[in-house]
Amino acid sequence: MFEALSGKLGDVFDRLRRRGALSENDVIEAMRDIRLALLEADVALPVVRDFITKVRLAAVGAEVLRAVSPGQQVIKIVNDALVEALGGEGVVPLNLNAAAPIPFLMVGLQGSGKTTTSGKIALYLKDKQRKKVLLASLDTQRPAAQLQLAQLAERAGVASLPIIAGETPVQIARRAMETGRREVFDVVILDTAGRLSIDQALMDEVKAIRAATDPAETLLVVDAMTGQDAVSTATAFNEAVSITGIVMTRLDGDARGGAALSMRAITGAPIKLMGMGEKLDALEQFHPERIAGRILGMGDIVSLVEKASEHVDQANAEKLAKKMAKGKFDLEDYGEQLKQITKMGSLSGIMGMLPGVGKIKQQLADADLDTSILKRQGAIISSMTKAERANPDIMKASRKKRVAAGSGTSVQEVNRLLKQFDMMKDMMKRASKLGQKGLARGGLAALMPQGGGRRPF
Ligand SMILES: Nc1nc2c(ncn2[C@@H]2O[C@H](COP(=O)(O)OP(=O)(O)OP(=O)(O)O)[C@@H](O)[C@H]2O)c(=O)[nH]1
Ligand SMILES: [Mg+2]
Repeated sequence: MFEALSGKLGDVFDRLRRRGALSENDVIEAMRDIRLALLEADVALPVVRDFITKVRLAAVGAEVLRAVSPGQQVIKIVNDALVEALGGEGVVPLNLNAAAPIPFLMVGLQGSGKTTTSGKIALYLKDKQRKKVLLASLDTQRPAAQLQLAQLAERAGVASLPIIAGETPVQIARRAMETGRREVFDVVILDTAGRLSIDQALMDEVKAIRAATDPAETLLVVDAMTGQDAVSTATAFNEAVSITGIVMTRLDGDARGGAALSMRAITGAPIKLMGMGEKLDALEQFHPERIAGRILGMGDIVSLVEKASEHVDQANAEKLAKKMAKGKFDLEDYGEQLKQITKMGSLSGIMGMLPGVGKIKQQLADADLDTSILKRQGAIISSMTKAERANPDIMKASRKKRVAAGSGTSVQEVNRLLKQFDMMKDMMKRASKLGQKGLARGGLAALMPQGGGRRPF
């Protein structure tokens, strides 16, 4: 997400940084470029105007600091303005300060991700907040909708309200709250039906449910990919049912990100969560500072460490290190590593979170180091049998052909993977002689497949 915006702002800042002192013209030019970059990212026009005005005022009023260059100072000012546009400092948590069962109402247009997000929030509340959650689908529009939520509930390991055919959404909502009280649930998540566009019937339904349940949170789920439309959707919902928070979904895709920047200013409601994929654990809290940091490419060690520590299980890592040291690391293990790396996002994404790696990032890009290679390698490994993974030496021509066909790759790619894997194993043996410290340092780099045959480091 935000790649295009991030790239454009990066260019502006590069130009600013190269100058010692900034002339008025430099600043005017930079502001024009930032304005364009924001508009191209689909940020709503009034928000862009306001943003530029704030930055200009802050820049004019800023005291000249000796320790930093004027360019750096402008970057800081833009960063602060971005953080403010995204909602100010800190995460705004879900409101759990209400009498149990606490109703959460999920609203939004069709396909925005309400049902998926309901499942994600249920899993999050259960695992991270130790809450007993009941999921209830009020979607009587789509025949399969209630079943979809019931299946999600099962995957999340939470309860779902038994389906009774013929009830209206308000009746289901009432029954959900009664069940919540009777069976002592902490939170009841009410997932509503979406419509293709905002219409009176949808708003009336949502209003009636709201009146019947008095939710602690009315969460608007918006698809980040819809750009400017997301803003008008949010405005309409907010006017009808005054939302308490926003969940932006599909921020894992190539959304230009403008909607995220406009939401707070337009609705006054904070973005609380972001959907980063289709899986149930692909839900993250919305940290305005970190998002601003990512947009500006200024680095964000905190979220990198958090992400890494969540996904890379410590015990697993130790087991792996032992295996590596003994030279027993096999393709099965490598496949696992690939999964972890792709889970953490693209390599350049991870690198982007480290401060001061802009240059390395470029080198990585030059070396064709992207996750598409990792994904293809993952596919190759998935197409191999267990025996082949444990002992790649048995991979002869016919097996290679089968695996290439099965993974939609070519025999050459299979060969390349096997060769790389051999080299990697060698490197690991050598690295393990350096001890844990050496391994930790060389670890990730050693695991990176190299496209184009060039070394990135
Ligand atoms: N990539 C990605 N896909 C998502 C995300 N959230 C939801 N989806 C996908 O979007 C599609 C629609 O999601 P649903 O949760 O069914 O949307 P909904 O708002 O409940 O749809 P209706 O009930 O028909 O209005 C599904 O295929 C989801 O897997 C996300 O954060 N990232
Ligand atoms: Mg749904």
